[in-house]
Order: sequence, then C-alpha cells, then structure tokens
Amino acid sequence: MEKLIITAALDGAEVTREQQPALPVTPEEIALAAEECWQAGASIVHVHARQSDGSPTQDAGIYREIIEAVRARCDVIVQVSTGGAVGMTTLERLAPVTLSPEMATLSMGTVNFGDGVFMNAPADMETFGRAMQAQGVKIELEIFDSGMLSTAQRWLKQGLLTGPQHFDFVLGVPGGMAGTPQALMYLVSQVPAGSTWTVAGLGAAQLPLATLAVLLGGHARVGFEDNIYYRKGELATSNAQLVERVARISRELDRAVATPDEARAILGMLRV
Ligand code: KMH
Ligand code: ZN
Repeated sequence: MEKLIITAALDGAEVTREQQPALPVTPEEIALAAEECWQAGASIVHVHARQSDGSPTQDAGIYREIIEAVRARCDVIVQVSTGGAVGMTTLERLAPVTLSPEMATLSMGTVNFGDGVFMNAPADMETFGRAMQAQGVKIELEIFDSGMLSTAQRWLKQGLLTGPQHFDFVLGVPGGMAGTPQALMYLVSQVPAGSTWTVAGLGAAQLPLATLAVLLGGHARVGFEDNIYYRKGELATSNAQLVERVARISRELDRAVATPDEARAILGMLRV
C-alpha cells in the first residue's frame, strides 16, 4: 500500500474562535499551525484566508501571505480553497488561483450546506477547472455527494480533465452525503482506475472514516475545518493533535505516513 497522505484542514470558513479557541486565523497563526501539523505527519495543509476579525475572505494578498509564511517554515503542500464560504461569487473564489498555488480545491457540484446553499453551477466549475489547469495547479476534486463523482467521470470522458485525479470525499455535511462507512465504500467503488482519494469526515465521522481510509489504501483529512473535537465533549487542543492521532493509528496499522515530497510523487505533482 502506498504511504498515507494526511491533509490538515486548518481553519475552514465556517468555524469560529468562539467554538474552537485554538482556531488559527492570521497568516502567521495559520503558518504556525501548518508547521505543527507537518511535524505531526501532515503532508498537505488545506487553508482558507480570513480577515483579522476572523471573517472568511478569498483575498489573494492574504493567501499570498499565508503561502509565504508557510514556505518560510516547512515544505508542506499548501492547498488553497476555491470553495471559500457560502455566498461568495465565482470571481471572488477564483482569486487565489491567480497565485499559481501548488494545489487547490474544485467543488464538483451544488449542495445544501447547513442552512445555506453552496453554489457550484456547471459553467462556473468549468471556469475553475480550466483556470487551475492553465496555471499548472494540482486539482483536488471535492465530492460532497455521489452525483458529483459522476460529474467528474463525465468530465474525464469529455476530456475536461485528463489523467489520474485526486478526489476528496467530504462526508457528513448537513445536506450532503452521510458520514458513514457505507457511503465511503460506495464512492471508493466508483473511483476511476489510477486515481487517488482522501476522505474528510465531518464531526464525529472524522476519526472512523480516517481510520477506514488507512485500512482501504486511501488518504485522510482531519482538522478544525471539519471537526473541532478530540472526542465527544472534549475540544481538540490543536490541529496537530488530530493529525498526530491519525499518524499514530496508521503506523500502528503498519502503514507509513508520507512526507510532502512523497505525497507530491503519489499525486503526480513532482515537476521535473
Ligand atoms: N466552506 C465551504 C462552503 C473548499 O474549501 O473547497 C466550502 C469549502 C470547500 O470549504
Ligand atoms: Zn475548505
């Protein structure tokens, strides 16, 4: 089995300091959290930019500060969000792609997101996909429900995407696919040959689905964007604490954890 890629989703757009006092918000705090997660075994950090008051933003300048601050500390892969927050425009959400980041997310469809609607119209998705490919950005396809995976398969047939892809199954969003082993098993059965996948379980689904991914040969995403607890009723003390646990479980199960360069090789990102 290839080594485990752990992604740390450090801050997201929806979690607040009131809910999780250790949430990193400023570029320096995000970079410090990235370094701690890298030391704990993460090879990718998924980041959202925030204003100093904590509100989400897609401002390219703030993303640049985050990328530079992380780069100054370690070689972890920085994956920027193009999902941003519910209600942002396509143009706003595209802003960090102009920085040619190493990696970025691309949501593959519209989904109810709690009380809101996370809009991803087909034409907008195509704009994102083309822009990322033009900038040489490694795409992570965000799958919140099974129809989104069918869309990715259609894109592959149509040539809008080519070659092995990397999927992130985000399971347990209220409005999306359930955070259950059955849901994950179905999605895994549909992954195109040669492609890779990660699972991001929300809340209490984070640990069991990450463990299942370790066993199945997939990859795992943990962190405050998806889950703020270490266990029921006990807040995690840091993102790194969540990364450490998955790394420990993986090693116990005899699966080594990938370094950032090993993750780049697994994901076909190494530029020669
Ligand atoms: N904040 C969510 C509405 C992504 O980062 O690409 C969307 C999201 C997906 O977080
Ligand atoms: Zn995100």
